[in-house]
Amino acid sequence: MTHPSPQTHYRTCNLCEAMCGLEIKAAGDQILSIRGDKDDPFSRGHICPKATALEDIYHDPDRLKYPVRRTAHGWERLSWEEALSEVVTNIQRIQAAHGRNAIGIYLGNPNVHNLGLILYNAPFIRSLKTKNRFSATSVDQLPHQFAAYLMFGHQLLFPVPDVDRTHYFLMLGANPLASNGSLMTAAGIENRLKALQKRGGKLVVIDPRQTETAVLADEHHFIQPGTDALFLLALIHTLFAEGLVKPGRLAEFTDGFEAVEKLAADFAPETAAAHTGISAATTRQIAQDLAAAASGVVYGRMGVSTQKFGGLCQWLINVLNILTGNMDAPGGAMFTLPAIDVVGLTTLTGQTGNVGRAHSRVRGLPAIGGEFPAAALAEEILTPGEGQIRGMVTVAGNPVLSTPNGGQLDQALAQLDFMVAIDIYINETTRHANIILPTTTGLETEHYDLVFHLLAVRNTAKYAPALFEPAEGMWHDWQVLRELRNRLEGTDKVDRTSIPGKFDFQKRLPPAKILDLALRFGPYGAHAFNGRITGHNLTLAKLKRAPHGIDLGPLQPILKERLVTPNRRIVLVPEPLLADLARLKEHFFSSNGQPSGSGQPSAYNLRLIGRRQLRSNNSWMHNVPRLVKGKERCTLLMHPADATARQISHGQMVTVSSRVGQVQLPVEVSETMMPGVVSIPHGWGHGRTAVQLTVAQAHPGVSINDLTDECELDDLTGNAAFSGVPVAVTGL
Ligand SMILES: Nc1nc2c(c(=O)[nH]1)N[C@H]1C(S)=C(S)[C@@H](COP(=O)(O)OP(=O)(O)OC[C@H]3O[C@@H](n4cnc5c(=O)[nH]c(N)nc54)[C@H](O)[C@@H]3O)O[C@H]1N2
Ligand SMILES: Nc1nc2c(c(=O)[nH]1)N[C@H]1C(S)=C(S)[C@@H](COP(=O)(O)OP(=O)(O)OC[C@H]3O[C@@H](n4cnc5c(=O)[nH]c(N)nc54)[C@H](O)[C@@H]3O)O[C@H]1N2
Ligand code: SF4
Ligand SMILES: [Mo]
Repeated sequence: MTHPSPQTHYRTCNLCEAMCGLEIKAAGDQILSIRGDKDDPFSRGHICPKATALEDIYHDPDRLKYPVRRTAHGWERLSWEEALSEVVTNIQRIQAAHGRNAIGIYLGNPNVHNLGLILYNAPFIRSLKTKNRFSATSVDQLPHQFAAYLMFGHQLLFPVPDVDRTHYFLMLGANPLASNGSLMTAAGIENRLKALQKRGGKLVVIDPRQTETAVLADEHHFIQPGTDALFLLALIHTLFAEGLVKPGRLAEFTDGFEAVEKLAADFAPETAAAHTGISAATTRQIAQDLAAAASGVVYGRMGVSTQKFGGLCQWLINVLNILTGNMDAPGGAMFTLPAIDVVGLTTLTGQTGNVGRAHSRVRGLPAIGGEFPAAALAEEILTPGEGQIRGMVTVAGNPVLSTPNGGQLDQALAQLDFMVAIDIYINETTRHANIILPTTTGLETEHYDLVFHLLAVRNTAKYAPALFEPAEGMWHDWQVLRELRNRLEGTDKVDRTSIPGKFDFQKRLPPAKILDLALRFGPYGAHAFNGRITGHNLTLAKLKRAPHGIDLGPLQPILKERLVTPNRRIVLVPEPLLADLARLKEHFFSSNGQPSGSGQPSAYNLRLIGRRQLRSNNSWMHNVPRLVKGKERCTLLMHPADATARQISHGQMVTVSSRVGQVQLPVEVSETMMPGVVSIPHGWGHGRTAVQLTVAQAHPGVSINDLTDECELDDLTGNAAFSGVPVAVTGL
């Protein structure tokens, strides 16, 4: 037998947001090596231990290779025709009997990492004609989108920290050394942060845990979970009080400076310090250092987004960057101009975002960007009445492990009339499906990062064809979405319209053709009318000839042209955010000085936060042996003083309980925790019955979201408030 000769393939890792270039050597369907691609102009050879997992996922025997139906005797194989027609029949049956909104849909995180899903999701979702749409956005970055929409006019105008040029980096609620960066695509972030320090700059981390990133930082300050908005207001207060406000050129196109000064007047550093635990002197020093830096940036991620005042936090962070003249300036918070300009394209189609037009049936929570909070999904299934969700579609999501009070959702999904999951595994969520439609993933898919080029610290472009042909009979995600849509709309006929703007790209074209058009007409495209950027003449063919990717240069100040607010000016103080300050004051400054309305029994006297781990990716990569080997990682971190007070010792099993549930896991006593705060990593909890993940089940851990509370939200945005859940810990 002859062996196939080794081939070298270049692509981008699509597991997290960092966009690392990979060099993969393969012979036939065997992978010989996966290394960092040193010639990738963006990632310059960096990878993390998860990159090699792409091989394991490709070969994972638990990964589904054909559609399956759940029966009383286990899962049985179906043909695609049987599966698709059964799915469509059931969706239509439920909608005919109970109305369009009786079907709900939840989209998970890999939707933004998968080209086919990004391109074909929107028309598929429209074909379901339901307003019951949910996604991982509302357990993640929704507050960023909310603030961007109100201040800049488009929910995707994300300011990205210009880490490679900044001189002062104030980071709140992010741990890029574990997460590899988020809303800051910056492969090799550790080296970039070290380079900042080498050029004399400073990294300051604000976090209730001394994280891996905090260890690297020049300064780390503990903060009481959920109090960041007060700290940020105190920084703004100080800038005004000490005459440090210098917005520079931004003043020409920004409204609202006086209003900010006025609203910050109530938040002296001393007032904030009582709640945050960061002293007034430290707060003033940080404000002064930020203002004095040649360039500086304030950046906040998950830890400040998923808290009770997440919307306020992301707004105030933008305000700080504007007041110090660092917004849209090198070394500050900048905006990308990617080769496929998702912001420009969605502006053309009028999809800039929207806030609170509809409200959820049971709790009246606002829909933002056309979606309800994921925290409301279970109650919409469980509460009888007109508009109750009776059927669910999940696409690349595992909300049982990822949304607050996942235990309740677990029960709710079990009661559905029908559920279909488009997913690659039988996991905690998809085990409730009647039918699972499995798709190709990772190395079997072509890749262009539509989302993460938009969030990157440098403009680059890169395309990779699939490395492997799909296994016999496998479908791509986009093919499944397109077929379901055609059947739901009752037409698989090709739409012949040639009217620009009415052309149905997803119906008529495969992903690569859509990409090619978007590149050609994009800002660096061969057909670009925009004469500002010349010389690149991008087409898909040109990207194919540059397998390491193409560098399009450092980020440029472009906000003025990008703004899509009605008067093309920055709104420094949007009305809904200003109004939300009343809620903040009520919470922290009610008469007894205690958070008002909490009414928690005093037993819940610790505050729970999460954590990310380098060899993990949300809930779905624990079936990879090399990522779970070694000592138990799903542990409760606890400060020694808190352990001693409860007579708990290192390694001991404990019960952690909250209003909604309880879990048992071992304790790691550690001075890295702020006293009074404990931490459990998210994405574990594979011990549930009927999960079919052999390796993950042998390393199950417990789910932090069996403790987090679906009623603890940022009321303004509906985002889950994971940070600071009141819990009790007792030894077993
Ligand atoms: N307490 C707490 N909860 C959290 C967080 C936290 O920090 N703390 N983090 C939150 C955040 S930021 C996020 S983004 C969410 C994530 O929440 P989810 O998106 O709901 O969860 P994931 O674990 O990403 O699940 C991804 C699913 O997609 C499937 N999948 C993987 N690749 C593919 C593919 O190519 N195609 C298809 N069709 N399916 C695929 C996997 O099998 C898995 O079922 O969790 C959130 N939950
Ligand atoms: N290895 C790995 N990488 C990942 C993921 C993963 O699961 N594993 N998930 C990916 C996804 S979906 C995302 S969204 C990104 C997230 O990327 P990051 O935002 O960098 O994620 P975290 O590591 O969760 O960092 C949140 C930090 O906030 C801190 N924190 C908690 N509460 C508070 C608070 O009230 N105030 C402050 N100031 N800090 C607080 C936590 O201690 C933690 O260090 O990571 C992505 N990358
Ligand atoms: S950092 Fe993220 S993109 Fe880079 S190799 Fe690891 S998982 Fe892949
Ligand atoms: Mo996320």
